[in-house]
Amino acid sequence: MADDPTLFERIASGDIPADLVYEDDRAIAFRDIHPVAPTHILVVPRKPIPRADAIEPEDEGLVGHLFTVARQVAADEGLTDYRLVMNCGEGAGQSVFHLHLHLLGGRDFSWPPG
Ligand code: DGP
Repeated sequence: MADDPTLFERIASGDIPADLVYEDDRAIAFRDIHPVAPTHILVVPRKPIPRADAIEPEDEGLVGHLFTVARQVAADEGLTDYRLVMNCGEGAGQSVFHLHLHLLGGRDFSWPPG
């Protein structure tokens, strides 16, 4: 039996509404429901890879594409400086187990992160 669709698959299919800012045949990008910066967008592959440590060699092109999409979306948002974050595992803050890049911008960020 097929696994239940992930939350982000349901957003990609239109089953759950979201503020979509980009889509193509491999990825979508939409605004985070709980923004932690003036711009907070999630860049998500349509393929439901659960987490960063489940990325396989065959996914390398797809994962690279996420960064190309992030660059495009950042430009569309007028951002020159921004942060890209991928949490891997609950202990690192991951709550949705469908791979995604957080694109954060519109304010300054400290380093190291808290
Ligand atoms: P992470 O904690 O790294 O797994 O990030 C998951 C993000 O997903 C979190 O910042 C909140 C966001 N999120 C959760 N549910 C929804 C939703 O239904 N819609 C949108 N747009 N974002 C969501």
